[in-house]
Amino acid sequence: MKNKQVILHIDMDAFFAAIEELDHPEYCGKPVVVGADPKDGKGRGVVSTCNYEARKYGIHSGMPISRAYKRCPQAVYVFPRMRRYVEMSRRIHAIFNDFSPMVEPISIDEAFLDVSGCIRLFGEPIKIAREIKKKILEKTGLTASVGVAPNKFIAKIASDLDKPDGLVVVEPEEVLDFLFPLPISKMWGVGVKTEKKLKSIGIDTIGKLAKLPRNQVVKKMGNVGLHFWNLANGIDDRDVEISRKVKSVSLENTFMDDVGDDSILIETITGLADNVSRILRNKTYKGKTVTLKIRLQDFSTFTRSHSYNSFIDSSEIITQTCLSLYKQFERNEKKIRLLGVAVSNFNTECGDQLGLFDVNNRDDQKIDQLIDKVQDKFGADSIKKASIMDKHSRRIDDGDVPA
Ligand code: TTP
Ligand code: MG
Repeated sequence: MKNKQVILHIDMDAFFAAIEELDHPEYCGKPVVVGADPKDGKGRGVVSTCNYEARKYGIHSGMPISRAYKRCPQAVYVFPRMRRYVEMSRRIHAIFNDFSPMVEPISIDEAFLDVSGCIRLFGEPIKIAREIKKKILEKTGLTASVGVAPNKFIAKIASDLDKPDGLVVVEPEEVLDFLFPLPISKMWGVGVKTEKKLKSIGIDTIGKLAKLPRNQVVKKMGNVGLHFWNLANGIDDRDVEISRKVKSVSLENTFMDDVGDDSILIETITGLADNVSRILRNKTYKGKTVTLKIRLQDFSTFTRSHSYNSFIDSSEIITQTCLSLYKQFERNEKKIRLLGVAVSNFNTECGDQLGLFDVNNRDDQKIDQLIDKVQDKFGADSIKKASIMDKHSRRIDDGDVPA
């Protein structure tokens, strides 16, 4: 079981440039730009990053190096030394792993940590964040900025707000006060184009987007709009996904409104299970473990799994397993916010070993293959088992589908 989430987003400050300063104390106090050779202003290529001193001149990542040179010819310009940066990155990620088993590396200098389960061991989230920052400084000589929040979206924004060497904690009850005044450009995932579009209709803060009627946003922008509307209202159900190498195929569905009606829940599970099985067959994966994820209206989250002796991909088996896990689950009249279905423990390394008591029913397999064929030819909506419908979906996330 997992209670309410506590997520940390950790991002190193001016990472490449900070390493250059560390290794060259003589750069201290000067603007430092890491990137292509500026060749006295005639250089091609771009800025990888620069230190905070150089940012005062308006220099930033991705800017043509020639422009950076024009803005600040007196800066120290250095070539990237990737091997050194990767070595430092490894040290930092090792520190993350010391604090939580739930680490999602995002880039060379950045990760999400789910520390919900570590509070008893390490103390309050703010203490964990301070400890991590201290350990990073001790082991690398570098500073990091940390955001602490109830979900990934808020944590990501929070870590950026007080850079460098920042620490911003957003308590669950502070989420909306924190988010609403922020400019729309802070919305994670909103590109320059969408930002312009939103501004053109007067939406220049996150709060203004949040206060638009949900149905209106969905009508105009579809599922993407709904996703942004949810984020603007501080709602983000995405979990910290540990190692991308973990092989699992999963789909989740967050309901428009929390659901207590068994028939809708069963229908949704059936649909998710069937789609997961279809993805498995597309990727020619089979797995031994079927997992049902349930998030209740109060955000408490539960997973229930069943493992078979043989590898499966059948829609019928995955569906029946999930339904049986669902029936065993006691939700005590509480409504359900999110349902997820996953299959893991794949056959990719050892081949498809049929168990002695193989649970795969040959007839099921034939039906699945037939449905796949028709759907491949005529589209996903051309044929479906009678029980599958998706009308209650708030959004269907394609979960951890291995490439
Ligand atoms: P960022 O974390 O985006 O930037 P940063 O760490 O330099 O600065 P900040 O304090 O704002 O976090 O990226 C991490 C490193 O990735 C950065 O040091 C250099 C590299 N990088 C590029 O090479 N090109 C780019 O366009 C970006 C954005 C980053
Ligand atoms: Mg950084």
